[in-house]
Amino acid sequence: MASKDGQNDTEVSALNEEIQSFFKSAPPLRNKTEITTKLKDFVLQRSSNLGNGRATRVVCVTSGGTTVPLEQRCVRYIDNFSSGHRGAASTEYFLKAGYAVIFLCRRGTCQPYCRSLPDDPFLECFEFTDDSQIRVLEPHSEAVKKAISDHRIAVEKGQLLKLPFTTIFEYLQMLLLIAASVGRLGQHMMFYLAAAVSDFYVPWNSMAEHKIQSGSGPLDMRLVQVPKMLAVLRKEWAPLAFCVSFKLETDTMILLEKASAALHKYGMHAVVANELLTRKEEVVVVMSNENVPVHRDKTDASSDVEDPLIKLLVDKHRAHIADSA
Ligand code: PAZ
Repeated sequence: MASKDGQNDTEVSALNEEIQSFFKSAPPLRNKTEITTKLKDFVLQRSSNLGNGRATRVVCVTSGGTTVPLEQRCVRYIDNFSSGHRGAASTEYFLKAGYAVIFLCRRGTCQPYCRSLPDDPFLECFEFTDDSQIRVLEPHSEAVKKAISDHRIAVEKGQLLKLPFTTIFEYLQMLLLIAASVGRLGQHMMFYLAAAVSDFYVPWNSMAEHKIQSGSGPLDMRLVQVPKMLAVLRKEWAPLAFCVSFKLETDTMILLEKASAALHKYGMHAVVANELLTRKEEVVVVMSNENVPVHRDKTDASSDVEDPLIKLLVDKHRAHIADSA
């Protein structure tokens, strides 16, 4: 029998089975209790105003690529391209728009407020003063002061919660924990899924324990498909939330078609379509009733495409909240 989103019952139950088997075989999160407590406190603080119409809107920004380990004691892994710039920049604009942000990011990728810091080797940005204190060299000092102060304000006001992941196993388990923790925020919650998530993985129980030896000829390894969790996130884990996913392609001829297919298949509210080489200049927001191209302001060298993008999505989220009310 076909359901309203086009997936039939057999497909839905096959997907649920794949998801269960993914989570069952995944190595358990080492810091699950700590993450759960942090999320609980964060959401409690944010939801204290629910009901009086002044609830803080919360967004979960995912950022960076997930890795697929090839060995349990991992020496080698497959990685997904993403510098984390999109997620970090977007987080800054969401905070500016008054959102609280759960920043689910790949360890070691670009962090909010660090984009303006100098590219020079880190230690070359400092010097000793006459009394052996350390000072930031003049051309960088304003940028460093601003980054430290903006970051500190966001963290101290409890507006920014950073949760780092590395592997696909950690990422999906953490996304599930987040969705399970934000239920009470209902339509005030947004998921902004900019992370580059692996499509294939080696199941933990069929993975070599030790470093794979190179002496035994070509490597023959079977990767299975990562279950598509977007539809489940949207329909079961967080059915009231506003969901935005991303579609990256290198062939512009298929980009919009693929983004539109994802919009319908996974029931997203919007899919941000971007092409690898131009992703910092322009994106297209694909929605059920319109496609909106969004460009960086080319007259301003310091402008980002994330600035108008987040403004547009904040407006769409506001309309989603009003509609749900
Ligand atoms: O992290 P970054 O700024 O280098 O790149 C951002 C991006 C291209 C990873 C992101 O915009 C995106 O499209 N993420 C989803 C990728 C995908 O289709 O799986």
